[in-house]
This record gives sequence, C-alpha cells and structure tokens, in this order.
Amino acid sequence: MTSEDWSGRFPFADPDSLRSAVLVCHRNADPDAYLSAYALSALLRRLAPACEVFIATPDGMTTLTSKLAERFPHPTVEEEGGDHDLYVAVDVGDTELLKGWRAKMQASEGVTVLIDHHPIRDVELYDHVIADAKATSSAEVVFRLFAEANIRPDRASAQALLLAMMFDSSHLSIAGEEGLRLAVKLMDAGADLTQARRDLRSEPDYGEVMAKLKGVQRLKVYRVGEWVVSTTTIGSFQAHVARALVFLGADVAVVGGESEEEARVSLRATQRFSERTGVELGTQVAEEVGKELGGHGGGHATAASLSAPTDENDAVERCLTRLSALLGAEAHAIA
Ligand SMILES: [Mn+2]
Repeated sequence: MTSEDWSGRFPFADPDSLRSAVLVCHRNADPDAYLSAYALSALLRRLAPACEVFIATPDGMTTLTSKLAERFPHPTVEEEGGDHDLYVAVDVGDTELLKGWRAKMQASEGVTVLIDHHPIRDVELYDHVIADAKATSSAEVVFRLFAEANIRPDRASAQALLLAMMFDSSHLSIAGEEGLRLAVKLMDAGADLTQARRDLRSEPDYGEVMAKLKGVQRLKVYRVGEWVVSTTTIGSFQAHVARALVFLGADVAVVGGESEEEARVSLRATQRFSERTGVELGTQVAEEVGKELGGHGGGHATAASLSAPTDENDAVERCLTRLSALLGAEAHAIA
C-alpha cells in the first residue's frame, strides 16, 4: 500500500481524479442530513480541491432546515444532467428516501458511498458504507472522517456539525459518551453552543399549536392495567398531538383523524412502556389493526401510524381494543 491508496478510506477514490461530487440527503432533508452534508462538503473540498461539490435535497427540506440553510448556503443540484464521479448518500436510512437519485446512482459510473447512523438493511446500491447505528447523528460519523483525515473542521463546519448533532439528540440529552466528547471537540474547533441553541429554536406553527390544544380538549383517558392510555381525534398534526400527549404523561397516545375518506391514526408510547411491556406499536398494533381494517400500518416500537378506509373513531377504538388484548387488561374509561 502506498500513501496514496484511497481504496479503504473516504472518498474511496483518488481525490485528484474527482471532478464532480453530489452529497444526497434523505427526502425533505432534516438539519442532520443537510448540515452533515454541508460539513462533509468542506472536508471533501479540502481533500479534493479540484472537485466541484453539490448537495441534493430530494423533495426539498423541512422548514427549520431551510432556515438553517440560509446561514449555511451551499450549491445544490437536481438529478437531471450528467453523471458525477462520486455520490455520497448522507443520513438517508432507506434508499427509497433518495427518490430519483437512487436510479441515478444505480446507473452511475461513479463511486457510491453511504454515510449514516440509521440501522441499514439495503446496502446493494453502495460501493462503500460508513454507518454506525450507535451514533445519535450522521454528524458524528462525518466528524470522525475529519479526524481520520487529520483535518480540523473550519468554524462553519464545526457549527454545522454541532447543530446537526444537537438536532438529532434532543439537544444532546440522548447523546452517548462519544457524542458528548465530539460535541466538546466541535466547540474547541470554534462551534458556539449558545448560538446553536438559539438556531434550533423554531417559531411556533400555530396550526400545530391549535391541533394540540383542540386534541387535548377532546381527550379520552383510559386505564389499561397499570398503564394510562389517552386517545383523541384531530383533523391534522396527529403525530404531533400524540407526541404532546406522551409529553403530558400518557404512557400511550392514540390519535385519529380523517382525510380523503380514510382514517389515519398516529400512535406514540414512552420508552418505559415499551421496555416494560414489550409491546411494539408498529408491528403489533398499527400493522395488525391496519390490516384488519383493510388498510396498512407500521412503524417503530414507540412510534407508529396506520391508515385505513374507515372512520377515525372506529380506527382509534380498534387500536385501544388491540392494546388492551396485548396488555391482558380491560380498558377503563377515566375521563
Ligand atoms: Mn440523522
């Protein structure tokens, strides 16, 4: 191996051979995806000064990401147009979320890389995968690449990585030991914690605020064994309302709504509920009830949703029945 062997390390190609690279975020890019790509671009341009680097954001970005992108501007590219030498999917999780870029990467002559912290199942698309499911953000994985290349991030990249890390770790509260150490290193490199906190504060969305408050107004509360399950219905923001109910103290929240002659239900539970009962909302409630009602559902252990051709009250009640069967206890209405 010569000192110029790049086959085993990022960017997995001789940097001098790279003319054009695209960093592709997941659809509707969140701050971790966009800002990790932003910092990765700075690293790549240090390694390959002659390479033009673009960021792609299929289906745009979230509102907060758009706001942050004004402070961290970067050239973007659409999928029409020629091939690139290097494609790096950042924070993508499922390749579905690459939208049209997936087919483009499949057909490409260039090197394809994944940098991620989601549990990854489909890796066939990529020539190289740098993924760590223990990291709380993709930013942590990107920062490690700086360290491996022995390159200190510039101040803007350090700030971008700190913001990304804080966004994905509930302001570092669920960051692991390594994450916290990396955050301190980013501050040493010039990142400003106070500024990052300020930047992550978003303006209230009053549609969401009204949905939450109305959802609470229509709240039903049940005791199922030792657990408190709350249900409600609302026209929109069902997931936000469910999360808010769990924040208020419910062990499980089931929030229904109707759109286009279909019922949608969002379910949320606390980590504690999930650990103690072993109940998985995604596979055992949303998927099952979705099927039962002729629709579909799924999700994670503590966050799931379903949609089915029925009315919202029926869908919510079926979820409650299913929960009570899984917990082996009847649901007693309290309020
Ligand atoms: Mn992420």
